[in-house]
Amino acid sequence: MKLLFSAASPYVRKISVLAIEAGLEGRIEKVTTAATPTQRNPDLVSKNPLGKVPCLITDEGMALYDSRVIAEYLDSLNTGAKFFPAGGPARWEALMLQALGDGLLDAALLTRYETFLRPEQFRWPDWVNGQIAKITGALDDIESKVPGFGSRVDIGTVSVACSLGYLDLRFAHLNWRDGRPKAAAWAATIFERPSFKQTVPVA
Ligand SMILES: N[C@@H](CCC(=O)N[C@@H](CS)C(=O)NCC(=O)O)C(=O)O
Repeated sequence: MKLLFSAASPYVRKISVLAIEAGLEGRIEKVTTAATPTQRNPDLVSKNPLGKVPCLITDEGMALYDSRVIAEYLDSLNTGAKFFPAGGPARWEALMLQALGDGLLDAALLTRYETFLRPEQFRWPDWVNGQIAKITGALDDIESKVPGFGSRVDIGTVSVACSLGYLDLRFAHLNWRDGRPKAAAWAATIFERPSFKQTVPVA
C-alpha cells in the first residue's frame, strides 16, 4: 500500500498511528505529497479530486480518502487490531470522539489557512475568532469526557490525541493544557505510546 503523506498533517497522523498499532507499517510505503488549498497538486488530484492528504492506494490500486475511510479500511484488514467497536454505545461514542477530534482539527486548519496562507489585507479576525471558539469548545468537551476514556486506543481516542498533538505543533500559544488537567494527563500517557512517539508531527 502507498500512503500519500505529509509529516505535519494530523489527519495523516491518525492513519500512521493506527497502522503502527495494527502492525501494518511495514506494508505501507509513505509518499511525501504536497497538499495546499491554493495550489493543486496534479498527482494527488488524480487520486483524490479534493486534493487532500491522507490518501491511501491499496494493493489493488484503489485510492481511498479521507482519513475516516482509510481508518475503516485498515480496521477491515485481518490484523487482529480493532479500532471501531462493533456496535452499541461503545461504537457511537468512538465515532463521536472521532467527529470531535476531526472537528477540532477542521477549525484549526481553517484558522491556519486564514492566518498563514491568506494575504494579510484579506484576513478576517471574526473568522479566526469563530474558529478559535470552536477549538476551545471542543477542548472543554474533551476535558469533560476524558475520565471515560480509560486506556482505550480506538478511532475516537486516537483522533482526539492527534488533534491535541496538532495544537502543540501549530497553536502552542493557545496553551490548551491550562485549566484542563485531565486532558493534559491523559495526553501525556497516550503520547508515550510508540505509535505516537514515532509520528510526532514535523513542521
Ligand atoms: N477530512 C479530511 C481532511 C484532510 C485535510 O484537510 N488534509 C489537509 C492536510 S492536514 C490537506 O490536505 N489540505 C489541503 C487542502 O485543503 O487543499 C480527512 O480526514 O482526511
